[in-house]
Amino acid sequence: MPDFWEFPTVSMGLGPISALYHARFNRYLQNRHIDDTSGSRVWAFLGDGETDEPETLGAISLASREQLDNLVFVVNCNLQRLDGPVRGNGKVIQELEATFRGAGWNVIKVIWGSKWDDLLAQDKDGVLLNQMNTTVDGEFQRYAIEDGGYIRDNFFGPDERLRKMVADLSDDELRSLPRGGHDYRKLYAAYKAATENLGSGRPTVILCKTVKGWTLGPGFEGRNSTHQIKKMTKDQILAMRDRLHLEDVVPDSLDADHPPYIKLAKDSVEFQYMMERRKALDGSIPKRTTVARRPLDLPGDGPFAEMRSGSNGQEVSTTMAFTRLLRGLARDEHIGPRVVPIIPDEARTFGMDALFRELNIYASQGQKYEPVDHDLLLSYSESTKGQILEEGITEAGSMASFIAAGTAYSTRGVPMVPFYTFYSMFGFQRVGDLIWQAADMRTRGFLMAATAGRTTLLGEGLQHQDGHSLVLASTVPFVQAYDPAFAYEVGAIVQAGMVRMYGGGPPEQTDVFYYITLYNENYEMPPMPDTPGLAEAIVEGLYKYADAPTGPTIPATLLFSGTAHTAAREAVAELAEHYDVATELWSATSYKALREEALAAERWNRLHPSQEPRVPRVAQILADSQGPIIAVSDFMKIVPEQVQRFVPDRTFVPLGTDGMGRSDTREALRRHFEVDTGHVVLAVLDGLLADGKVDESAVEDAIARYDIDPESIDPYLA
Ligand SMILES: Cc1ncc(C[n+]2csc(CCOP(=O)(O)OP(=O)(O)O)c2C)c(N)n1
Ligand SMILES: [Mg+2]
Repeated sequence: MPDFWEFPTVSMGLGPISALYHARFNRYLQNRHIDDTSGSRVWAFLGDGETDEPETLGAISLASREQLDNLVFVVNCNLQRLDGPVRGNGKVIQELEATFRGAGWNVIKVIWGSKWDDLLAQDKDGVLLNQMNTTVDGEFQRYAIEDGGYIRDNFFGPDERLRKMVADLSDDELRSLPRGGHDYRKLYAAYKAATENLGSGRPTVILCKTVKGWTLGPGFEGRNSTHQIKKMTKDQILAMRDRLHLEDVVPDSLDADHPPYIKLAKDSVEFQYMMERRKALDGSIPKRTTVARRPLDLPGDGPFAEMRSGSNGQEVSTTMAFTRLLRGLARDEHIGPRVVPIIPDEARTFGMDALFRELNIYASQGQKYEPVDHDLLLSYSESTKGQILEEGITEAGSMASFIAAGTAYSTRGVPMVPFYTFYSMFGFQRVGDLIWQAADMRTRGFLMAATAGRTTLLGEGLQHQDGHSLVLASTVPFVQAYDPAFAYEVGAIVQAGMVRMYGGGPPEQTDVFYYITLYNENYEMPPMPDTPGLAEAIVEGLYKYADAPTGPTIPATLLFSGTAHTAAREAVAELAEHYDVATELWSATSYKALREEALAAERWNRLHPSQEPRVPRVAQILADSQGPIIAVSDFMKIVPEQVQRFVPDRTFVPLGTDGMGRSDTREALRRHFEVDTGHVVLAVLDGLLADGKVDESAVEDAIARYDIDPESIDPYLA
């Protein structure tokens, strides 16, 4: 429902953290003079159980630090979650009050309904207050379902002074002493106070005490099973009707299997009021729009031309190349100000600290100190107009910023272009749920997966070396996942992404975002070959990088991605020299894109049995190649396997980095995972053996030549 859902949040905790960073992003837009957000407020509605999610409370101090008085959290404290009480033996409201107050928030508690006011006024010596404070939530839940007699005996009963206080109240009156969250006047006052908080510099949280299933009647209210009850009997519906004073509009004779919608008379005050409100809100249902109030022009070609020209003999990494691209885009006269670089405390790791001085780090309070490196050219420069969101060590917060920026095209009609660069291991694996939410929210932008690869990031240990984020990326529909080897591939992908997401396509599906691996291995970046259609082929996922060497006679096809191209290129030379094998080289930039196209073709064929079947693009492309297909990357074997069944008539050998790994040098890691030059040669020969083009002796020769130990431990187990 792209015309309806603006902020879909179902996975608990993501709503709160998204709201928080969204409020901050509104200030960023304001401070950078990109859009006037001064009249905008962000409201987040939370469950009390939801506050147990680390995402819910983990970032709240940012809101006070950033003085986000444009942010209101409303926590529905019904004291229950799914299975039972949130804090049966404690008091969730007091706990949350302490947490939020400690974090510098403006806390408004709406605990008791107006009918308690009289009693509290009589409470001169604080016995009632004490009783309220010492009654745990599990007990309060019980009071919500018991009759007045039980409340009189157990809540007011033990203390003579308390018992006297309610002597004049009937059991029924006792039972209906309301919680603050069901007292409309109290609630109104709380919301009003929250909105009047603007200017104080403090975010507000409203903690309201309620009863779960309120007004649904005795079978529902306050039961541990409340959340699970999905169907009401006729008696229960009638009880609810009575509670809501709807006797006039809901007859006794209702059909409980098909309960009617309530129809209010047009001249009733309720109807009049509701229509008035609809009018004030501009319609009866929320509407998501994508009209650009401040449209965005696409960037010029300059920054991309630089990517195409290669590194002229210099050894650089794709990360360094991308940093230049980002710099070029941030300077672009068309989109420059709309570029939002997001980094979680890794700018130096990625060589992006050069951007600190040039683009400045966003700091709502400016820079109140002279940085320790002030005399350096690349000093740590903060400013209210800063462009970089340096988020600190929070991938979740950075993702929330990515979502806020990447949905601004819709939420504000102001397309922004986020480039969130992070350790690839801490993306899909760490904050995959937020990435899924980003897709659900139709976020646009670029996720840049730096220090990618299980063997390229050397020596940092098993929790850093990423060989599977591309597998996880394959699970998210709108993600355009790429594993480029060269700067010109990165440039072509980003340029096409700009056109697709911000220029209205093609393809028509424009609400997508990109996931692009970046490596930290230095090698010479070749200039982009002049082949017609190459940029499109890079985006489609596969192109021929080099013809087979002339001379050798046995054909084979080798696919590489990312840094695996070095082993692949060396293997081609070895195979020609020692084994008479003529290997052609292909760069596989996106197995995900190839697979998705193939699946679409397969589906179309199934649904159109009597028409000329479509041939998946990957099969068409590889029809031009010869011999067995060997695919190598710095990711798990399942990544290239995504296309294997679409080239069914070919021997297909995937090489990859399956296994936890170890902390070691690149060389040792590539040997360990069996993706180094020797192992690539071995795999090609193995493929040729399967095709009957060489015999066992060639494979055995390679095992000996490259000093491969056939009895070494399987890297998957090591
Ligand atoms: C991350 C996540 N885990 C589990 C769930 C399943 N779930 C849906 S509602 C719910 C309980 C919510 O309790 P609370 O936050 O107190 O809200 P209430 O329904 O009581 O207002 C749970 C666990 C979920 N939606 N998201
Ligand atoms: Mg709850």
